[in-house]
Amino acid sequence: MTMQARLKADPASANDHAARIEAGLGQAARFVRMHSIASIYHAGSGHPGGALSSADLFACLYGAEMNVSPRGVDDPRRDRFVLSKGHAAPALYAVGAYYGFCDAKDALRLRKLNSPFQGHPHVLDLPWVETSTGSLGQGISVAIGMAIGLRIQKNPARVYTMLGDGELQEGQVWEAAMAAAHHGLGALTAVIDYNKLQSDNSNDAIMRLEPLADKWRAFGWDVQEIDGHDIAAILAALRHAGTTPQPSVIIAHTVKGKGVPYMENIPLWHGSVKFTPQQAQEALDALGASEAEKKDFLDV
Ligand SMILES: Cc1ncc(C[n+]2csc(CCOP(=O)(O)OP(=O)(O)O)c2C)c(N)n1
Ligand SMILES: [Mg+2]
Repeated sequence: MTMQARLKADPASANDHAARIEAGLGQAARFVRMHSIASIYHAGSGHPGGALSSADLFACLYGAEMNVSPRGVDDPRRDRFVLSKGHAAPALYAVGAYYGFCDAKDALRLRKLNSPFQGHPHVLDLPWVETSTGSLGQGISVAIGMAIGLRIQKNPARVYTMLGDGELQEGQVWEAAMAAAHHGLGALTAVIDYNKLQSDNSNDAIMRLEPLADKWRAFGWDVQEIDGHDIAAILAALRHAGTTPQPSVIIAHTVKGKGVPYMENIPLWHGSVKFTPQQAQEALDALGASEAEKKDFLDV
């Protein structure tokens, strides 16, 4: 019996296999959180809250779902990813480092002069970044353009984009939502990092989003709502999103600053923050960093 056949025949080993994949993605997410903290610490500025809330989503996209590889950055059939919430660049660089798209030490040079790892992703700086983002609301429109272009070329690649929840207050997002449904872009998956906070307050206090799922449904999208820190749920939602004739949105409920108790749900940790050495240490400790990992990340 081949290994594949054995896995199919034995539900216990299939479960083990799934558990191993989930554990591996959990490790990737942990790396994304630690690396993001470290790069922002070394930069002396940046956006940690939304990097930490999206770490599990990044791990599942790059570690399991998307057809992308460091050797295939020019492959026309690669899947495309657009980080519409461009300020989460530290998490994008971290997941890229974890999966071999860039060097992990290099990627700690966040926001440094002449570094390709700027505060927001730049298409000309890194060959595996598909488009420049940072002006909120625009990434989803770029992703739609990519999906339409791929369809014209009869290219089966998929397009993924990640948005912040505060970002949804941009009017352009809803024009894009309408356009994607109108064009029947089944190849498009939007993931919303629904951490309930924007720059310095809650969405509810600034301009409420609910009923959010109903809004996307009314615009003609396939809608799923999940726990954005549950790896199995993220994987299942991404799998389903690949089967729908209409565009798919995954509303991922998350916690801003997830994994570092002093940051969780505290608007201050959205951005423009400077970690003290003690805070950086404490954050890495909370994420379970070993002494060797702390040395690797902090003593550069
Ligand atoms: C068009 C535009 N307006 C304002 C900003 C400044 N800005 C950067 S992040 C942010 C808040 C975003 O909140 P959210 O989308 O919820 O992001 P997350 O919570 O995931 O960090 C704002 C207003 C921007 N980058 N682009
Ligand atoms: Mg938010």
